[in-house]
Amino acid sequence: MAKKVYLGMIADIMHPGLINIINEGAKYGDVIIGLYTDKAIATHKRLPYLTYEQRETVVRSIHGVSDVVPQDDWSYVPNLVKYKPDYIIHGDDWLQGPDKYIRDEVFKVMEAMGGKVIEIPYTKGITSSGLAEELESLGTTPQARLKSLRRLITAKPIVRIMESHCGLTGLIIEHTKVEVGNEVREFDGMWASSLTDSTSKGKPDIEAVDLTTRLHDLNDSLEVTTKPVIYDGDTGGKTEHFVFTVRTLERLGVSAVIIEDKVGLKQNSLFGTDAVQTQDSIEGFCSKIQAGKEAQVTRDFMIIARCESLIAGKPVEDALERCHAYVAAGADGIMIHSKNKDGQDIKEFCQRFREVDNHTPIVAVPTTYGQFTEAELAEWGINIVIYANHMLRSAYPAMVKCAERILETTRCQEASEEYCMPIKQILNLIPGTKKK
Ligand code: SPV
Ligand code: MG
Repeated sequence: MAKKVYLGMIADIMHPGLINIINEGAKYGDVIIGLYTDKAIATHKRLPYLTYEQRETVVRSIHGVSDVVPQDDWSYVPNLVKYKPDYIIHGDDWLQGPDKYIRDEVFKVMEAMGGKVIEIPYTKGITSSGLAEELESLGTTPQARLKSLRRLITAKPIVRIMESHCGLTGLIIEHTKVEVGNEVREFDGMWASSLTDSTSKGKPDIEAVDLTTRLHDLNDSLEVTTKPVIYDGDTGGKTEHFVFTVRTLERLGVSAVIIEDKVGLKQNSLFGTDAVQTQDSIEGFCSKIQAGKEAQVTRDFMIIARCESLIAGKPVEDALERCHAYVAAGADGIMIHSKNKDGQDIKEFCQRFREVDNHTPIVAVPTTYGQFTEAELAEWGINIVIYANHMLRSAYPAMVKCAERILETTRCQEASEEYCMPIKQILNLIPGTKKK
């Protein structure tokens, strides 16, 4: 019987280096590709451009590949235990870098099972990550961006979204990464917040900044990023207007709009009951959702219904009744909001909502209950966490301090040293600024 050779692969962008590993593996026996699923990838890297099914079709057609099986975990261990290959083959690039522990695990398991690890020299000058970086610099298409939110919701325990209100915040969200232990963390997408959009214009958050103006600014973020956008649609306005908003957002490649069940002059939710917060009737809001769903042209765009019952001081029962009705009317997800600090109303809502509905995505905005980690929110049943205003709230105090320092000292030396990034750094901040 032929020996089994295991080869783990993402296979998003095929290149000669990968074909070389397949050919080398085929010398030892039948090559089984462990194809990483979106779920396996999502906690470590950006999602691939191609879906699992598309990548599988490509890999199955490659000469020298005997079988393709899903690898559902970043670690090889579960699949090695399951398929018990005689060999595993890998490029020697895992000797360095954050994946070194993966190599150690593999050696241990293979040894225990009496198998062997084959390491082959990595093909010089070409890597999937390098190609991905080049592709990324070319940007994305509206269609690919639009679809990516649904893929992320399926692939990740919780999708991490950060507020963006300009090109610069878009760049921060696109590129900021931190390495914590074996994990590389980054934001999954952007929230086009009505609060920060209007605040950055010196205007109140009362739907005074019109759609055209907000989209003009959103375009700055879209130009320099590839990650999905969730648009804060406030109340959605009149139903007759909302249907146009939906199509406009789809055309731009926005993945989702969140509309809230309020009527009359919209006030920011974080005022809670200090402001008049009038909710729409269930029927009225459901018909707005339905009209939006009928208007949308793509399959993947999401209309997420935001319930303001807890903000308006009503009980969890009221929120549950409304949210189930909104889902029945066609909402692709719900956002439950609260300004309570202990988070217990949100936790109770999520747990009770999940008893009846275990699949509709739940969005939460933990501005006032920020003590809970993403893992804890996911445990409650939340699928998307939005950090709704943190880019703007962190920038503003720094700017005020800098302005005050210049007034105090009547010169800019102290302000520059204490509060400003070096000139060299700002000159090189934007990719492509300097002609080579
Ligand atoms: C926003 O960011 O504009 C929101 C969230 O709608 S909140 O400000 O909490 O209402
Ligand atoms: Mg808002």
